[in-house]
Amino acid sequence: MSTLLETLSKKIPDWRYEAKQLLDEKGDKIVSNVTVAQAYGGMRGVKGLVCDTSAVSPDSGLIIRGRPLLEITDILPEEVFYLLLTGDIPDKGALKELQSQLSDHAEVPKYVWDVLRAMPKDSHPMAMFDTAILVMEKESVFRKQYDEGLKKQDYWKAILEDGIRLVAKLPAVGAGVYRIRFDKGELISSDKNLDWGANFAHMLGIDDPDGMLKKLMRLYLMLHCDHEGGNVSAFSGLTVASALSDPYYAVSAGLNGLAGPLHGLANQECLKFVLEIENHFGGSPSQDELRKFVWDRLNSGRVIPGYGHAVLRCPDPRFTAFIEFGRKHIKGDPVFDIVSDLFDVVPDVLKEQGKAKNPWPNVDAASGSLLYHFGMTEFSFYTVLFSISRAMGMVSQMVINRALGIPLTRPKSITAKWIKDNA
Ligand code: CMX
Repeated sequence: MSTLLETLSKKIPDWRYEAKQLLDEKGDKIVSNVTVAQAYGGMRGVKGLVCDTSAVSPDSGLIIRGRPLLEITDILPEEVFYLLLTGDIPDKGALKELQSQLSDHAEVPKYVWDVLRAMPKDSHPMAMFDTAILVMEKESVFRKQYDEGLKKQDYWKAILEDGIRLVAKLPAVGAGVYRIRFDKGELISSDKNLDWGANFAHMLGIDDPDGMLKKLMRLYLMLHCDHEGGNVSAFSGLTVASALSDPYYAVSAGLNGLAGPLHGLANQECLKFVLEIENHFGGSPSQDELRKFVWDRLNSGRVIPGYGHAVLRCPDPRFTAFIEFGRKHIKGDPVFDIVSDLFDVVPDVLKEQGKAKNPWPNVDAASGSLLYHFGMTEFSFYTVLFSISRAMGMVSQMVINRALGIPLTRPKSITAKWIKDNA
């Protein structure tokens, strides 16, 4: 058994060699051209980044280090963190070692709670969560070692150390935000005997007599871990990290992007939408009623949350995993049934409308109904769960980028005049 640091120390020289070979052999080959429409269109489809932790295939969805998501939904979030970083699923010893590292660094400094308690009562949970990460910046090992003259080839080790310490604290920070923001009483201490995901469920303090919330949290925190390098949160976080800002700055920055309604906040918007439907019809509507409700929303100029995607052109396998969990464990739940019915109705409506390039559900379409069923009814909190998980992907990408010596992100912008004169 070797530790995460030892495993990466063995692999990184090979990855560096491979990157150098590719650059030597293919450095001048073209991977993408950019049209004016793409320059005005959020760079959609422009291939301009390398990310090896995961890839998103338009027609099958997330592939983590070569493994299609639906083949590995039973692994723990800690295992997926190890997989993202190294390309391997850890053996028992390596998993135990990572779990004990996470457990050793799980305690959150007291000043974080003071800051969170001082925030306005109506702060959004994401603003609280991202503030908590930023306020811990003074703990950064990378910043300290950089100030002392850390060598460039060792940057990744300090980023890894920061990343593990940060990821270790996120369940307690998230649970603390939940309990403070929604007046749930005292904070609940971590239980060292539980795995990372189950411990989070434990610290939330939601009644979980049969352990189903723990089961759901493991799945939730595994499924949201990464989605290649160009999505808003990963790209923002990596850009900030490329300036050698430490992971506290960079993860917080990326998660500020996840807090947008077109990105991670769609999970809160989605459940709000489903509850609106339930309220409006006093229960589950018929499919015809649902179709009309969806059309009315589109005609009023609003998007259908949980549907569409910038890259995917198929039902998101993360949605599939959640729907399967729901069908197995909570079939007959009225909110979950509306989510299922929406899946039968919305894609055809979006196809008929003809605007969305992808009419299929994304990760956010089903998750909220499961959380709601198991007692987490405060849906403005849902993006915090997404964030706890996504931090693992961001940290992994940052470690690899520093190991490969990827420089400062700095694409070139052009002016409208340049386009008129040159395009
Ligand atoms: N409902 C209604 N209209 C939609 C739509 C939806 N679910 N998805 C896309 N469209 C519309 C777009 O608003 C756009 O309209 P305009 O031309 O009037 O601006 C048009 O279809 C084309 O958009 P697109 O190229 O298909 O989609 P984008 O790549 O620009 O955006 C996304 C992708 C996810 C932002 C968009 O599909 C959307 O707004 N979905 C709803 C919000 C959501 O579920 N977000 C979560 C995504 C998962 C995540 O990243 O967390």
